[in-house]
Amino acid sequence: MHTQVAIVGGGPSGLLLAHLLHLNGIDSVVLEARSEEYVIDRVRAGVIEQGMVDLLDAVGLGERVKREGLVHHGIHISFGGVRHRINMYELTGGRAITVYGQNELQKDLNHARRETGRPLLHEVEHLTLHDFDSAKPRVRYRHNGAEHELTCDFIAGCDGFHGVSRPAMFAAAPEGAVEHFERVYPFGWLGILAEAAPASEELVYTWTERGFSLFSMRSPKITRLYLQCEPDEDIGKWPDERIWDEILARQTTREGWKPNVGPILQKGVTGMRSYVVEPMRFGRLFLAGDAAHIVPPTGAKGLNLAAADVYVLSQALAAFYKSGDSSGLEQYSEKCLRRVWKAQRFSWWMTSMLHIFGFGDDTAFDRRRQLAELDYLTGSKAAMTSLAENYVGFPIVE
Ligand code: RFL
Ligand code: PHB
Repeated sequence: MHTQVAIVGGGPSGLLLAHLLHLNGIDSVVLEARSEEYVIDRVRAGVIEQGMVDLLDAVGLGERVKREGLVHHGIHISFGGVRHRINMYELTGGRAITVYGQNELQKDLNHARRETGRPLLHEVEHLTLHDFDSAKPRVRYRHNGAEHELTCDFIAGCDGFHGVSRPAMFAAAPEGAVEHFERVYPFGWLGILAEAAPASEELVYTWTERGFSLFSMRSPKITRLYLQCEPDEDIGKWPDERIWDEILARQTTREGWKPNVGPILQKGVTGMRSYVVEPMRFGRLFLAGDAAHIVPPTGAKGLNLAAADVYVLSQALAAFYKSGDSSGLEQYSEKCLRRVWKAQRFSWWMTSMLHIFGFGDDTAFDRRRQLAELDYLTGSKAAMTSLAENYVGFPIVE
């Protein structure tokens, strides 16, 4: 079997890329390790930047996100028991974010792929990448009990942080040709989905001495909440009652605002990490999305970076197939990394400002410093503008 672009991974990066290539008349095969239900149901992102909504709309995928997504013009930053609203819409000349579950987006992307009639295989096993340093890359995998080999012009590694593409790139590249940059944080997030109407129309990021907490939502009936916890927190030690006690202890404001309580539908713990691989390309293998970089979720950037990567890649491939122009492919990594590092900086900054890095006396200075920073942020138009501009994100289609 032969295709133009073999896409490893059928998450948001892989399927959005597949769609963008399809619109440019480029053929692809999407190979996904998990079942369709698993990919749709797993708990993930919620915040979509203005630029990503604009992109989805421009490529015919915006109908449901525009109808069902919750458009937010601001966010709240809470500390000392007081919430401070940052009006992002006003500060950025009318830009906003949209809260739309990644699960919903995944459904839209799967649907769009099916409509094209082009191949999307689920539950592929033992996938390996070969010869991507030559003009004839190959992908081998097992599907429905049989071994397959797919030859292609390019491989797009869209298989997330734990995929096989990035390790394959490191293994094939000469010593030192591919580098990575990493920061692991000494905490994680315990996240829950609750059947409760959101008590605030907008997100609330809360700093407390007990640790960070985030109020978010998925729909007018579902609240999404997070608590800073140990990186290897045992979820078994968190019965529902303890979770609610801790959320309310951290989020209740002096004037009495607090999240609504309801049955917990899902709970889980995520680690926090910043990671970038450079370059994002080796030979004919291109990494995109979480396969190339991870941000801590505090800035809500991961999904948006994935969309920006695959947009750049689709444009570069379109130019290559149209006129043989490979300059876009040459510039892919550099172009993506400029945005990636800005998002890394922003996510690191939000994370550093809002989380408690240690509870002992030796960290008392840092907590005072954080409070001063939060006080400055919420009192200065310049500081709020900087947050707003980064949070709503930079345009993807220029
Ligand atoms: P994904 O979503 O991990 O998809 C990769 C796909 O590749 C498959 N795969 C393989 N397929 C074939 N062969 C193999 N060997 C394979 N190995 C893996 C996997 O099964 C999977 O289907 O990466 P992608 O597509 O790059 O998308 C990235 C986003 O999912 C991620 O950045 C966001 O979810 C991050 N994120 C957030 N991003 C935002 O923009 N806004 C948010 O509000 C936000 N909140 C979050 C988040 C991520 C979270 N977690 C759980 C990591 C909140 C959380 C809690
Ligand atoms: C979410 O709704 O899951 C969410 C929102 C904002 C973040 C991270 C996650 O910064």
